[in-house]
Amino acid sequence: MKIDILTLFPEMFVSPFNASIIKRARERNLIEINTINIRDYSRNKHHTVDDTPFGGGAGMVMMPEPLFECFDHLKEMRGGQLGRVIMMCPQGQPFTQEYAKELAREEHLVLVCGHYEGIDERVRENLITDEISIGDYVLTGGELPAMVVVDAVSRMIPGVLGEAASAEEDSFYHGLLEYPHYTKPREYRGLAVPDILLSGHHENIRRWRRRQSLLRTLERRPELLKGVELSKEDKKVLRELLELLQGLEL
Ligand code: 4GY
Repeated sequence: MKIDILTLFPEMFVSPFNASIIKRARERNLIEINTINIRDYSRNKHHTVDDTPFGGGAGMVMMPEPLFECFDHLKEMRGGQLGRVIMMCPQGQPFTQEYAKELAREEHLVLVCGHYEGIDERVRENLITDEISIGDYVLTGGELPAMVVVDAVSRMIPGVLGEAASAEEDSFYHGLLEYPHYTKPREYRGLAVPDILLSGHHENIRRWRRRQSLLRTLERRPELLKGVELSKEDKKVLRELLELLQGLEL
């Protein structure tokens, strides 16, 4: 997958994309990330990219010209057409695991990172296909959200994670919160690993993990359970818990 990132701060992306799994994915040519400095497409003598808002008000707005020019050049570079063009903004569609999986099937993504008060509306109307929000808070720019999207999308591309990891992603744990993980030593400062994980009984371990996922989801994010396909066994776990709670007459 080719990913073009349009930003006023390309230096922000250097370290995050040169470490760990993303670095390896780039080295293996599974993803190609290209940052483009929007300022390079400003035609005025001070290379300005922002201006005061029409109608007044505080702050600066990113001008349309550098972005439109940047798009013209990018289109030429990419043989006449672009893939999905995504703007990172709090007004966008909520970014989810499902959204990440959908984008991971694309061959080309363009991410547009705004800064200051925002981008001239004509850019959104004419150049953008998708608007994504990574959460209900306001950041100083779209760069961190773009990194979040690249990371979440990249790990859904076949080959980016190890074989085993990807298999589990697509397993029945889907939509539930993860179960707790443990590694060696089996006891540390008097803190023990649950016996069942040391038992070697794979079916019991699978059941314990599934149960932990269900209980955690119920406790921390009950609204997620609505979107999950529950097995007979899952329903039994939840029914038993319900009966236990009813027995306590809470
Ligand atoms: N939240 N999710 C977000 C954000 C910063 C002004 C447009 C978010 O995606 N992006 O807070 N972005 C703003 C800053 C210009 C981007």
